[in-house]
Amino acid sequence: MGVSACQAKGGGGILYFFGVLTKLSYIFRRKKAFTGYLGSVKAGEAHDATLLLASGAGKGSFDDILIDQGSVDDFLSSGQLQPQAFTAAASAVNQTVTYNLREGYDHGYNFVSSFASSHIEFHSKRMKKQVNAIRVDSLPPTDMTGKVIECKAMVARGVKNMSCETIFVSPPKAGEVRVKVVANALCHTDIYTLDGLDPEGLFPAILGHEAGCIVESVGEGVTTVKPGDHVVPGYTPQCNKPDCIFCMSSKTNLCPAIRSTQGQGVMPDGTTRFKDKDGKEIFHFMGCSTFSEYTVLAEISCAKVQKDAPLDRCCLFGCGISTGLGAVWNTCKVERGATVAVFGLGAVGLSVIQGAAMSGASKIIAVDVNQGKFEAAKKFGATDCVDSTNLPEGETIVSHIAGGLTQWGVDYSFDCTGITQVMRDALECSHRGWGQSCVIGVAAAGHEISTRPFQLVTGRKWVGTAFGGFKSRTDVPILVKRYCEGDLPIDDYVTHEYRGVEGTAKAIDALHSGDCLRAVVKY
Ligand code: NAD
Ligand code: AHE
Ligand code: ZN
Repeated sequence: MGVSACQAKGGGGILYFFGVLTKLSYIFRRKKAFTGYLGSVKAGEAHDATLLLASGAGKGSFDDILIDQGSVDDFLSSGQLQPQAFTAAASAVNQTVTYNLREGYDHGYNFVSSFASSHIEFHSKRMKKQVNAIRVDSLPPTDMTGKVIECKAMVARGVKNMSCETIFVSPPKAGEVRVKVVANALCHTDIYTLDGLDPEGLFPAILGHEAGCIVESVGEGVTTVKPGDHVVPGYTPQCNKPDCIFCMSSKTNLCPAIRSTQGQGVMPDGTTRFKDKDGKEIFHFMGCSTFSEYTVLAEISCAKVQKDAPLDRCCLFGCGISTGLGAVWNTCKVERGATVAVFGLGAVGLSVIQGAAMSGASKIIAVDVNQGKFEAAKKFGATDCVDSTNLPEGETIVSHIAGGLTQWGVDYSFDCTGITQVMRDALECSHRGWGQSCVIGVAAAGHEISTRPFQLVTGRKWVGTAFGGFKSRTDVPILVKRYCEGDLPIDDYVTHEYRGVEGTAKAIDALHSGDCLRAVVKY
């Protein structure tokens, strides 16, 4: 069974042996196929469209699923194809399905050639809709358009030295967008840079990169957002140019268009838009600098989100939570029934747990040095919690997981600490033969990972992720939509809330206290 499902584009379609647009392997139960391709019917369950749909996977992603089925298809009469089971599962979860039983068609080429074009049309309509959704025509001027804005920002002057100052924000240049920051959540990476651990860290700088913003004005040539639009800044931009081999590839989200200037703390033209009260330049950070009431972003860093989504929740999708979810869904593609270990239970680690639970992982082992994180971990779906500082006599965290909680190790492990020894432990507790360990944490300057090559020789894979592999401008709006539809609850991550940009200092204290997941500051 081939599939033309196109998740996140709004539609799904199924026409047997039509797999050219396949992104998700949605297939019906077929004893022969599952046994032949995967070894057993059980192994096929992770790919069983009916089971996946019933579990809630893909919920909200498809406005319709198109199925074509020949009425005299031998696989139908033998029970290997069960479209009726699929439509029943769809109906139970309120998923629209357009089911066409094609009279007189069997399982052959004639059937495919007769109905392939309707599937292509089905998908192209939805893709066009997505492209059009990011085009706008009118750009109404605002009061401060073209003028310098005076506002407040937290300026990091040096290591652990940040305070609220009056700053001046220049108007956006060509291809840039000036935004009012409405809400900002604090990510561990901001603290890491403030603490002087970031090899790219520069001072003075305005840090911050998890925000919900409203467009104030746009520079020349900007067409995809207009004043009044709500945007989430993306530290991983998406230029979407046809000659950007990264944007054009489904294998990565790492658009390099402005990465080098971003790392140098400047806008793509090599200059800054921030000045202090003495007229001295202040550096940008991660292309975002959202610890400021106003900031300037590259247009290609702006993910436009629906206006009815609260910006003090949208901000969470700007980094940590998207990263954790994406590490599971995009980078590792954790399958139903898999076993998972998560090291570090901040917002990133918990969103890994949430993503793994949503993917149907059978065992999710949550590891931290702070037992205070375990209650939240269980709430998000952890099945076992381990304090790695308090292990049974004679055990290491690796032997406790590989050999104790599991026989051979976990199918997938995730480092969400940034500590290189933990990264090694995460790799080494993954399954002999096929375990994958994903580095999410960001390590301090000079710290490097190591392991015995034997760990890789015996089948483990070390992988990593930036922003969970999500393409920021395409995917953040979808995550926000799923949140708004109740499909992706994230409110529990917000453990602390403060008012005013100067509240960022309290947010930092909160994150250091150990009982904070995300502290959101509303400006
Ligand atoms: P956080 O500070 O909120 O959480 C870190 C957690 O790790 C805490 O619960 C802490 O108790 C725990 N921890 C500390 N030492 C540990 C140890 N030895 N073993 C197990 N747990 C330990 O941080 P966060 O905001 O959730 O971010 C986590 C990491 O992910 C950071 O390194 C951050 O810089 C990084 N990050 C990376 C990306 C990316 O795209 N790759 C995106 C966001 C954040
Ligand atoms: N500046 C550091 C690298 C930091 C890093 O790896 N950042 C992550 C995002 S952390 C978000 O909280 C990332 O996505 N990196 C990809 C990139 O292009 O920066 C260093 O080591 O130089
Ligand atoms: Zn971050």
